Amino acid sequence: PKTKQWWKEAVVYQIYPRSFKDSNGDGIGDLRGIIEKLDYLQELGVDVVWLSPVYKSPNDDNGYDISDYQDIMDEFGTLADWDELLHQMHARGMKLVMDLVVNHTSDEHHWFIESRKSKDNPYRDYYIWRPGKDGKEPNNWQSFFSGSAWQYDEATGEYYLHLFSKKQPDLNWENEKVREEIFNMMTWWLDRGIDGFRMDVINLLSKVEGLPDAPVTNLDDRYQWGGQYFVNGPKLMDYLREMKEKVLSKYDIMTVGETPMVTTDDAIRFTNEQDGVMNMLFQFEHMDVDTKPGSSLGKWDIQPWKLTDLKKIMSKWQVELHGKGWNSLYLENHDQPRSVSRFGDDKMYRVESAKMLATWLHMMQGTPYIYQGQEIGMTNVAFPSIEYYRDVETINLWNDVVVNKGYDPDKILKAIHYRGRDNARTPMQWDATKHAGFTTGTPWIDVNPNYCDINVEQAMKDENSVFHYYKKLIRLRKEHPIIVYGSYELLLEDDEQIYAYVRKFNDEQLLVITNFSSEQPTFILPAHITFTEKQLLISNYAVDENESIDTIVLKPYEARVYKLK
Ligand code: ISL
Ligand code: CA
Repeated sequence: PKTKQWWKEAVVYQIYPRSFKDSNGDGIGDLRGIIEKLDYLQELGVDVVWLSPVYKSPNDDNGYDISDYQDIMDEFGTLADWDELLHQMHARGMKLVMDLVVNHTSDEHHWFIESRKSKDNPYRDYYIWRPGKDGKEPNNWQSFFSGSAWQYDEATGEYYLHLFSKKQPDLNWENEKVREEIFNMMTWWLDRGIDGFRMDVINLLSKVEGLPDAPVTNLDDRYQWGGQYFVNGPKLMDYLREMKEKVLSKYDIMTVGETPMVTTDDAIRFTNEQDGVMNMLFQFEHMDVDTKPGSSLGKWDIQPWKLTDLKKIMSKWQVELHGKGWNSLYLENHDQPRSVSRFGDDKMYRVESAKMLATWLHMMQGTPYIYQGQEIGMTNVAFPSIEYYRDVETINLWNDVVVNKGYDPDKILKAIHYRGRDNARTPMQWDATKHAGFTTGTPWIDVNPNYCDINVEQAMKDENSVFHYYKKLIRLRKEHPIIVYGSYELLLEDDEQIYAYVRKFNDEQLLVITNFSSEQPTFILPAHITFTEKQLLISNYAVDENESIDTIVLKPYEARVYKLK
């Protein structure tokens, strides 16, 4: 259970290609743009790049709606560009993990174009078709992106299931031909030399027989949350075991499942090294710490979060997976707002709090993920009106609740400012020139207006920048096995300002002290932590190395890591 694995020791960097770097002036990031920036990623020191989807797509959901799994999106380049990217990455000792989106395809995938033609088309059963019930949808399930999860199709007079947008029909995994096609496609990419997969909503593949109506929990809507009928469904493990046996087990790769709504027990089932089906996963509990439970608005009903709640969640995952499974560590991705705006202070203490959050996350057990721009402390954006937004989830929400149901537009715009996915999708801020050096043309989504202050060029020049701090954190992980393999113990359980914990490995201890507030709380070292030698590994303020750590008055958003013996 404590085996050494390269993917436990790695740091992953996520690229959202559309927003990373545009090489040809059309306003859309592309593969050549990524190639231009590989030296930058090497300088940062990351081992693995996870590329959000680059496959052919009509871009209803920016590539998470795939129309051809074995070709590259026109806007992003060609397969030859992709081969060059892989080659250039491998030449720099970096690995490439591709996004695997197989819960659904685009409605423009040729399987679906065939499938919708007639009830006896050979591809009909590749998707989930049902007749209506009493002139309405086959059941009351709600889509993740608002409205019904069913779309009526004229040609055959039936409905198809789409858990996400109506341009993302769900594949029918019960059909073994579908599984075979997907496994062949995965093998094709692996044989081209990729180093793993990030598996999009992989725990939604299996739907409960009969697709029953969901219980009515939201009186505000005709459509209801049906998660119990498709999250970790009855045949999920069969499908994933088959995938492992026929494909994954044949390669030395890493796999990370995106698995909303999993418990630690599920995570151990999925990731244990004896008979697990993936190396690690993304759980979402900490991403819900600021969501009002049971609200009809779901993730858009925001509540202030409490540090003690975050402690309970993170500590549970740290302790329960130790030696039994493996987790990913993340605070950001292309679906989440910027962490410095959410958990830190993106104004006065932006740099300090970005470093603090990085310390807090990177010193835990698990494989850390850095989302593009996080390493320079990029922040949320507050566009003045809905017209500026591009994300299908955000636009559908607006149409559903503001346009159709008459909610207060200001309130919803505020929620979008806090929570919208486009917070993470504004272009990467490379320098202080027009459009942040992202494009010479007009960007597909506006650049965050703070790019003159927050950008890569500035961060690389400034030795006290968030960027250089991340570089150091990544290096420390390579130098100290305790960061990867040590156990975890939470300190000061009830403190609402200080998050402190200890990692233990052989005769060493790692003491991590972080202040989540703009105040100056006093840290008191618990009496059971004893040592004879101490070494400061990293801190976000200047610290006198000889200072006693029995009692420390912490500065706003201060972070320190000591190695104790
Ligand atoms: O955005 C979300 C959370 O705040 C989720 O509801 C998200 O849609 C869910 O986690 C699934 O995400 C993945 O699949 C979607 C795609 O839109 C996301 O970008 C992707 O990460 C459908 O493919
Ligand atoms: Ca381009």
